[in-house]
Amino acid sequence: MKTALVTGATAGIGEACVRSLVGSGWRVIGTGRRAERLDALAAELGADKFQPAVFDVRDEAARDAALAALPQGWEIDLLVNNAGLALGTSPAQNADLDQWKTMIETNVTALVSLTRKLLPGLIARKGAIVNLSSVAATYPYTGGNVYGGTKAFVRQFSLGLRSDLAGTGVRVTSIEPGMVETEFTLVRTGGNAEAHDRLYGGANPMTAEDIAETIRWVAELPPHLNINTLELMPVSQSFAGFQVAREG
Ligand code: NDP
Ligand code: 8X3
Repeated sequence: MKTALVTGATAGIGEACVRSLVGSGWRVIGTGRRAERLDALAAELGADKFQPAVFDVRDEAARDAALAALPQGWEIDLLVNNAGLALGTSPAQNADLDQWKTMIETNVTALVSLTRKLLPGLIARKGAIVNLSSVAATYPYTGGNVYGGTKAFVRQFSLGLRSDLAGTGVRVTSIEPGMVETEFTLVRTGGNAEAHDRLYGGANPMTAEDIAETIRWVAELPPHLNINTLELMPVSQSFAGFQVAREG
């Protein structure tokens, strides 16, 4: 039985990804800080299918301890680097530097660190890596500044990994979704339910399950096939024009 590690399995895309992979016959290790949510998943799915690993992705010592405590034989074939967040919607000149640092530490530094740690095993097992980037990597928007920067990093890091891993059999994919209704906007706005409703209301956004199914599909493709990047949007979302600031 193949084993996946999904970071950020306590909510949204990560949680849906756990269900989708387990439903398709995978064993899954799910990570996150909210232990009670991982425990609920374990109770629902069974310890033979799901193992919780509780840690903050920015804490390498806690991460290593949690991974070392996993049962013997749960060697990882698929790494889904999903844990991540946006904080704030202010333009750069008004932004909170601590929020910027938290996004970089979570979306970039922790992702790179976990990937580096698991690479030898993934190479040995000819495994796969699926990284959660975003449309924000490619299309700038006001207030997206550092969040978009972190996701552009994830995209380019994924492509760079493909170069480095040539000949190893390891597959790497950057998944780049647009609007998905999850806890993302609540986290970004510090719990503003109105902002959540305003963004997703009437927009028929993508669901966490839409993205989870895409990740499962990518992971289960035949071993000779690599999806490099995959961009998705709800039909309701598309592109706006450039803005022009005029004098006078
Ligand atoms: P959610 O807020 O619903 O879920 C985020 C997950 O990340 C949670 O499980 C959370 O777990 C985990 N996480 C965040 N910070 C940490 C941390 N420091 N340590 C451990 N786990 C952490 O968001 P989504 O499901 O929407 O987001 C998942 C990924 O998809 C993110 O990388 C996001 O950038 C990306 N994405 C989202 C889009 C969207 O529109 N929703 C679109 C494009 C990309 P916990 O809080 O329990 O630790
Ligand atoms: C999340 C999608 O458009 O809010 O990555 O940046 S967006």
